Amino acid sequence: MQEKLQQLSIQAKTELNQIADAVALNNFKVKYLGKQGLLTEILRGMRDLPAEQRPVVGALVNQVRQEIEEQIASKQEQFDKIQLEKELAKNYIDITEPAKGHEKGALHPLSQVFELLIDSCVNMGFKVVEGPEVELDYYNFEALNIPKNHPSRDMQDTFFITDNILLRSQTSSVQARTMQVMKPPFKIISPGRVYRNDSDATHSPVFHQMEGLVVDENISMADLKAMLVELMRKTFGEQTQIRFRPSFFPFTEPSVEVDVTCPTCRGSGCRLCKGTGYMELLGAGIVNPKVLEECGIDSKKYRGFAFGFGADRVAMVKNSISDIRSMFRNDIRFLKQMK
Ligand code: FA5
Repeated sequence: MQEKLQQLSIQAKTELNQIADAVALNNFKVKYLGKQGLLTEILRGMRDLPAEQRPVVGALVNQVRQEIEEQIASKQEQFDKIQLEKELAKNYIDITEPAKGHEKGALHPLSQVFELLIDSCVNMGFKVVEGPEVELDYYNFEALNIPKNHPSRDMQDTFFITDNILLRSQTSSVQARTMQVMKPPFKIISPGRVYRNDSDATHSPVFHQMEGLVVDENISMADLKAMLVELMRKTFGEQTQIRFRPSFFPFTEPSVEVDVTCPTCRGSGCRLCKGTGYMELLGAGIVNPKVLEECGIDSKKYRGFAFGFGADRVAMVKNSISDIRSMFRNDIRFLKQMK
């Protein structure tokens, strides 16, 4: 029996050396140490041994079992190590690799323009007020000296919701609302979205204006001009050429339109500026006394000046954008250039 055990031990060692994976190792374990295993079988045979031999053979069986168990454990350790290395190689993380940077976002060109215009005006003492985009005909037109069926309504192609309710076509509606609730003197600006049935390279059906209104005693055209020149310089820099042209608005008298050098041709004349070299940015003027009276302000004591910027046009000029509509297409390749 001792000989049998020694042979089993040698056989086990030889077999173990040839084992190449964990499955084969498990089969080997069952073959030698399992309930029906070769070593267990020898143990069972001990019953037939004379009593004095049993402790000697018993000790030998235990020794062979221990050797086999140790060899299995060592082989298992090798396989575990190989498996771990494989896993690590598969999920390799190079902790020394520099991190990928996050792409920096930026404000939309229009938001940048609004921030700039609003900051400049607030620094000059203006207060920001807002008005509704769905507006009464009264505030958008009638209070501003534009009665129903008056031909000057054609200057703005308006989206009507009912006879008396419309999408505001100008932020001047906030002028009328403000004059009815604020006591002069005051200086307000009102940035916001406006709507007109208009669409080409310099006109969008949804666009943005910033209204300004100053009501005080002794206001003159000189105050309006000085304020606008200062605001234009802050917005476009000292070099920009600005042009004041006489114009007409029913709610201001006298009225002007203010142009700035064209973003595309820089003044030499092109299709965008219709050969003039300039782009129109805003309308302005001295508030018509009829409007002051309609809104409850004493026109003998107070005068006012008002202006209405096209904020999208300011963004066009600042960023040399040749089609206003490209600002609303949300094409990220275009917007990235405006950072
Ligand atoms: C007005 O809307 C007057 N409310 C401005 C005003 C305010 C005059 C206060 C006097 C006193 P106008 O229709 O010209 O005026 O528009 C003003 C500016 O808005 C234009 O100079 C232009 O820069 C811009 N604008 C007008 N229509 C569009 C459009 N469809 N798309 C983009 N910008 C436009």
